[in-house]
Amino acid sequence: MLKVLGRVSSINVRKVLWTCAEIGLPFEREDWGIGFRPTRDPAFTALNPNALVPVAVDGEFVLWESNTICRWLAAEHGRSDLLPTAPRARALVERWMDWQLGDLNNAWRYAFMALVRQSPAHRDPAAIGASAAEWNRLMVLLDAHLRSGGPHAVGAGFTLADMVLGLAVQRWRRTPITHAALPALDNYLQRLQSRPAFAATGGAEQP
Ligand SMILES: N[C@@H](CCC(=O)N[C@@H](CS)C(=O)NCC(=O)O)C(=O)O
Repeated sequence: MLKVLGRVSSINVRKVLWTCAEIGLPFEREDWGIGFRPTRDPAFTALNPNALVPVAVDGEFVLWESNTICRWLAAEHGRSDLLPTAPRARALVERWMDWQLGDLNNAWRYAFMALVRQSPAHRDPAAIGASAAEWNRLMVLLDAHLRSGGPHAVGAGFTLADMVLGLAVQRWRRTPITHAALPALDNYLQRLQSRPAFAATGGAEQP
């Protein structure tokens, strides 16, 4: 059976859990990471030298990088609805996944670490403000995109892009910054949270 290594408080672990649930794939999860077994443990770094969660283990096959794991699972299980096989349709899904893992992740990091994780290393008010402003700017961009198309990130159908973006929008909503008023984004989040498979992520209370 597929094993997912990582704590459920990690947004990157939750993407993988949600993808498994959408596919209907049974899995076991082991708690690794902050608050649990340390990822610096040699047993873990043998699987992922970055010492980061999630890691997926399927027999001899070991894979790290959350978005790559989601793509592999969809492809492995023939879920071309979640990740299309046609190059252009697939690229439109992957674009939003890359945007989340690169631009959006970098934008929120400082504010999230300061305001939710209460990290002593993230105490600079100017840096918190700059991070929150950039986070809002990207959320405005996503809101405009949804208003011009939708109801999902890539048109009509639910895809992997919606899982990585949905968890990111939830994080934005649950982080105590001043939020831009973005009703299209709020509707999008509610729609995603109402999917039965969303429960696999630990629910809407996770930041
Ligand atoms: N690019 C990696 C980032 C993974 C990452 O940053 N994981 C964090 C949690 S979200 C982590 O492992 N933190 C250390 C820990 O929990 O010990 C991915 O998407 O899988």
